[in-house]
Amino acid sequence: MVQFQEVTKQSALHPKPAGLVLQYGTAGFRTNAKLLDHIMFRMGLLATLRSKKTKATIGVMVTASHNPEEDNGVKLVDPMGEMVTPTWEVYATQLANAEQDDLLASLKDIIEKESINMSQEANVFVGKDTRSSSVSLSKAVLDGVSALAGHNYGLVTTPQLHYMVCCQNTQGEYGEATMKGYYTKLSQAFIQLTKNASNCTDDQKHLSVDGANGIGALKVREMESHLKKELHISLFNDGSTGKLNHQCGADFVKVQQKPPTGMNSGERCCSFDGDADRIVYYYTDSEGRFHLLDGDKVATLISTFLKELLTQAGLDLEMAVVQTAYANGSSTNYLEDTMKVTVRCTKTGVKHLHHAAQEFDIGVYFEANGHGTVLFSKAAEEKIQRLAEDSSVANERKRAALLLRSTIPVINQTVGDAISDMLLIEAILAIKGMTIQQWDAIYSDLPNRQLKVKVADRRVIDTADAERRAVSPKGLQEAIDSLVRKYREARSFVRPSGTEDVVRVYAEAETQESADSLAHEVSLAVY
Ligand code: NG1
Ligand code: ZN
Repeated sequence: MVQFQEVTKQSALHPKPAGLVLQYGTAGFRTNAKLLDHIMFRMGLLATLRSKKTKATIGVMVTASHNPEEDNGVKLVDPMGEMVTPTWEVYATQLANAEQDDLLASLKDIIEKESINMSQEANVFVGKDTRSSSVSLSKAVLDGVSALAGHNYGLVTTPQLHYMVCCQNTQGEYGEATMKGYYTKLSQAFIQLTKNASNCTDDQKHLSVDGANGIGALKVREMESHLKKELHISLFNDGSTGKLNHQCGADFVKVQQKPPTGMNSGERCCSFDGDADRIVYYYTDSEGRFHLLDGDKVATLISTFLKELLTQAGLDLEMAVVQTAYANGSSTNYLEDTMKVTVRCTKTGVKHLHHAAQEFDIGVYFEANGHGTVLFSKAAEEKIQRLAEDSSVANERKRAALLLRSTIPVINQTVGDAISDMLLIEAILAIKGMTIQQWDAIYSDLPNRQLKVKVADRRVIDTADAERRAVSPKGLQEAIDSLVRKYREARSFVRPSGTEDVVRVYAEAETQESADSLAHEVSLAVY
């Protein structure tokens, strides 16, 4: 077939280094950019097949998020803007690792297994972050998509690409599949929502944003012009001088527990990561102490806001917060014991959280690192809409229903989105008249420590119970249990990373010293 001749011809321009094996992990493929050209080409091919199979638009995002500038990566976006389905992750790994001469056979194998009609049209949206390698790598993806009608969005944040894919596949029901459509939808909803914050002063409308020297910086500037001065943003690390994710960005702030270099963190601040799908907030108090408000605090703020509105509106909708094992124990306790909110724990990786959140009327999901969003079921959106339109309900109920209705379009429900989360958080703080200090004081984090351990083969560690228990190698969990018993309010677990060749160790305990020493002892047990 002509198509296959083209594949052979094009793939010779994107040869695979013999013997190189890469795995489609929690964030797609991610490694040094120099190793990725053939992967990009092949993901272009795979996205085209996925598009033919689903008869829908598929997304390909070229980014390595919070990794250093030298790295890059790629992930596929399914029709509703969600992460690609697990069977296709397996195909991605298969296709990526086929040696040059076996590529066609591997491709044909997928076509056969999935009974793909090759004459079906395909449509693929490609997006990239600001890394210098993203230019040629996204071209390699487009070579893979090749003769088929792909749409290159150029520079976008990861969540913007997810959003475009969803808009395209819902025939505009979710919004318009353009950048302007994205900015207009979110900004109008934000302006509508903040009308309910009547006492908000200009000072309270001020926020310092660390753009991680990446795509988020460019895009937050574009968004700001749509916000009609309802939010005043001071942008730091805008990419004009600094290096991507270097001494800045959400991952740096979360892991180092300190503000990005060159940023005055005396006021309310937030940091995006390199592809703007994560956000964390922070401030430094008058005694110079740094306070981090991570994904757990964000989830608490949002779910408290929503729960209060649901109660006021008298709406019987089931809301849950979805977390991972990395969620601070204090946040889980607060949500379950004080807020009486259902909490679910899933494996690390956004797709797992997203999936679990879909099981509820309203699912708020956040990883502690700041990646998350809120999902509303169709039925929940309809109930809220009906109540907001019902002229017979009393004032307080009506106000709550209207607020809920205005909240929905601020949120990018396809995936965690730093810009959308920022607008939602800012609106909630304004409506509640809450300072960042008051938000921080909702509960106090348990001291914790995360460590990385390099081992010969991290895959020997197998976990269960949402990665909270190690089932192999034998004896490891027992060793962790007995170390944990030495400390008060302690918890610890280990899991192999999906994005780096390391084992991650997490520990929390009553004091920082205890958390540090527990993490250290558990890392020794991992060897
Ligand atoms: P790994 O490397 O599997 O721990 C990291 C983050 C995840 C998620 C993915 C994808 C931690 C502990 N892990 O995964 O939360 O964001 O990257 O980007 O933060
Ligand atoms: Zn990211």
